Amino acid sequence: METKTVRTFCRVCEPACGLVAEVTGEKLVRLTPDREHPISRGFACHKGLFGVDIHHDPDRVNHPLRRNARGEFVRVGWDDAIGEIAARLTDVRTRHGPDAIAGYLGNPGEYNALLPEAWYAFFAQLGASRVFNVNTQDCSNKFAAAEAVYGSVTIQPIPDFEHTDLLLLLGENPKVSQMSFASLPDAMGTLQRIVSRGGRVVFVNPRRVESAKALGEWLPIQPDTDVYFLAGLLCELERQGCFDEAILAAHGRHVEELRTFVRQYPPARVSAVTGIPVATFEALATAIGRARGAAIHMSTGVNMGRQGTLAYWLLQMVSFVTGNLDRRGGNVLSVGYYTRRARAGRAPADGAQFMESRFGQLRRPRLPIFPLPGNLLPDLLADRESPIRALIVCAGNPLLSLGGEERLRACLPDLELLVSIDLYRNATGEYAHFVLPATDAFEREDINQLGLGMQARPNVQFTPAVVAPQFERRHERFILHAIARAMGLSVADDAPGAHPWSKFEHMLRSRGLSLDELRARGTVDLGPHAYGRFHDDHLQTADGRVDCCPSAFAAALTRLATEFHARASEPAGTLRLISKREARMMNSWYANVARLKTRAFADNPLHMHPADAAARGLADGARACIRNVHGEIEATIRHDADLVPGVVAMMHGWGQQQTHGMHVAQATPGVNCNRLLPTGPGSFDPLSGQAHMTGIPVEVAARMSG
Ligand SMILES: Nc1nc2c(c(=O)[nH]1)N[C@H]1C(S)=C(S)[C@@H](COP(=O)(O)OP(=O)(O)OC[C@H]3O[C@@H](n4cnc5c(=O)[nH]c(N)nc54)[C@H](O)[C@@H]3O)O[C@H]1N2
Ligand SMILES: Nc1nc2c(c(=O)[nH]1)N[C@H]1C(S)=C(S)[C@@H](COP(=O)(O)OP(=O)(O)OC[C@H]3O[C@@H](n4cnc5c(=O)[nH]c(N)nc54)[C@H](O)[C@@H]3O)O[C@H]1N2
Ligand code: SF4
Ligand SMILES: [Mo]
Repeated sequence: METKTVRTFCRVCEPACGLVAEVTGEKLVRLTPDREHPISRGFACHKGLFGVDIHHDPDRVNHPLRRNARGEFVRVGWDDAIGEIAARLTDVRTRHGPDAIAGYLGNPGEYNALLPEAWYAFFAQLGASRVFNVNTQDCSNKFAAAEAVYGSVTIQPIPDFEHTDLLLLLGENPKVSQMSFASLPDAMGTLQRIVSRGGRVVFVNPRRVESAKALGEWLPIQPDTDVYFLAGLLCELERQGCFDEAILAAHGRHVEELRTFVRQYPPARVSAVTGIPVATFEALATAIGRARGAAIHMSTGVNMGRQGTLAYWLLQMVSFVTGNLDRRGGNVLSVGYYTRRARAGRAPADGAQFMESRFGQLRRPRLPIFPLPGNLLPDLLADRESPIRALIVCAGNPLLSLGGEERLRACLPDLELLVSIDLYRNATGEYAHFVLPATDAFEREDINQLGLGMQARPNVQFTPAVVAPQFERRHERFILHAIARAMGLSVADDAPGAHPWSKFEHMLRSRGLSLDELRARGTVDLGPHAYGRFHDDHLQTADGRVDCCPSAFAAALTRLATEFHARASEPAGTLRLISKREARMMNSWYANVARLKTRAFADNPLHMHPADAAARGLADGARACIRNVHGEIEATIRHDADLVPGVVAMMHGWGQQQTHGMHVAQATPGVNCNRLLPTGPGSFDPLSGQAHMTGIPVEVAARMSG
């Protein structure tokens, strides 16, 4: 049989590494890194390469499934599935109104260029506003802070990796996770070049992570205290005269308010809470002041704290006030294939972005960027006044990826309709009335869209479908449109002259490109960053200045002060839980890849400092009970001297005991640490909706036998 190769790219995480797919006949047989790819140059991690296992996994959902009265999933035809789903949605909408229908779009949905547009259009057509997505588990704090400081959610400056002398990385572990909100293939290779040319890379983290062991320096910090660290650093930078007064005068607003704020958190005051010595603040400020270009970046470890929005604001301030924003070697705005000057529009007027609700203050939903907080999903499912009665989950697994598993398990069975559009019958899908088979990345055309505006080297690439959709798998856009048509809703793609790629055609035109050209060229390298254009061309605030102390944060600053007092007076010995990603897992969905689930990776133990373990009589390998006010789990203890004492760490996305549709995952189930996370009102950052998922107080004790 004839073997051909197709150049494509990975859609698992942000760098979108180039892959070469080997296709024999109509079968995808192998994926290898694309050595000729102009951006990734032969880099790919094993998650990308094991995409072939996902493609052929015998547990993939290949036909529409319907759950019968006995709870068994049986195969149905597409027409029957679509017809019945449309009828039930119509019925729910007629009886209870559009807000009885809700949606949840998971993380892989964002790596699928034609999906999100169809998804949000579907709910807009329905008139349904309760649409959730993973932003509030991942990054909505960054959107909220960027909008307040720079006037647009899309302004997310990234480190100028190739020129920086000093790079501070807070709450991220690129060796394992390849970075987020900074898209670069082979992140570790890039960081190594910084060190090799005599620069410094500093990992601010409660764990001496794999990345810090491989290169650079580790600056240990107490979980969920980064906002105080950044305030202390700014205070010290000002004291040392590192504020660039000319830049502040030319481009800053509310500068005095910023100074007043940071002076309340001098290093001497925040040192105990953060665990960072005063001398370290001093040395770091001096180093930033002296660097020709200093850059700073943070990721999920800080996003998921209680103060993710404020932390990201202060992180931007470290860059801006020291003159490192838009400077060579500092932080730069990556202009991708859409110049997006007007893309997101300006920020709403102060105050208009928030609303009072029965669940306390919320950010007013503005899709797709600001959905309702995922942590309110169980509350809205079980709501007395106006419950969600039909839920469509696409490319997501909220049962395991959010806090509140037990609350979700209690209310999912009450839904009149649950539809899961996925590759697998995942843990959430077990409760579905219908599981609909989606195509995977190798069965669809695509453009890399997620990294737009955050790429270390701006580029755009197109991939054809490597193989035709196998079995009865269908693209999500096709599925959503079929349901919409069956409900009598209009579908944009049906309009005369409409084309699924028209949005991208429009975006590409802003860089003088077209889809045809992209199809022919595969990947287009958009060239290096242009420095010095930020304030004139990109900043979106109404007065054209960077807001150094947004008034929308006033109430949050008061809460910050209260929480600081609480934290500072906390009894010694409180254990705090953080998350720990692993190279072999991708959130919850690589759980079924047998070749990655070897014996050493068949479980997700609780990592604990040996001293903390000894204090509790817990040997390495012992079983322990971990509990707090939110829940209780049992896990195996793994001694780990790389943790700051008092910190325990566990990988999320496990706890697959009841995932009957994924046999490897079920045989190696692990434990869902998210049972220990807060859920419901008060469990998220009111500025952004971002869930509070790190630095969670827990107690750990030996498991009582019997
Ligand atoms: N192999 C693999 N790769 C992945 C994923 C995966 O599941 N597996 N997931 C992908 C996704 S969806 C995302 S969003 C990205 C995420 O990419 P990253 O944000 O880099 O994710 P993590 O590796 O979890 O790193 C978070 C780090 O924060 C630290 N941390 C925890 N709490 C705190 C704190 O309070 N303060 C500070 N300073 N640090 C803290 C943790 O020790 C951890 O090292 O990774 C992507 N890549
Ligand atoms: N404690 C803790 N919890 C966390 C995190 C953490 O660090 N700590 N990280 C959070 C983060 S950053 C994220 S992004 C969320 C992720 O939260 P979710 O997106 O809810 O969960 P995933 O496990 O990524 O599930 C993705 C699902 O999409 C399916 N899928 C994969 N590809 C496709 C596709 O092409 N089409 C369709 N239709 N389906 C597909 C997979 O089979 C899987 O079932 O989890 C969050 N939860
Ligand atoms: S780093 Fe991310 S994009 Fe690159 S191959 Fe691995 S999973 Fe795919
Ligand atoms: Mo994520």
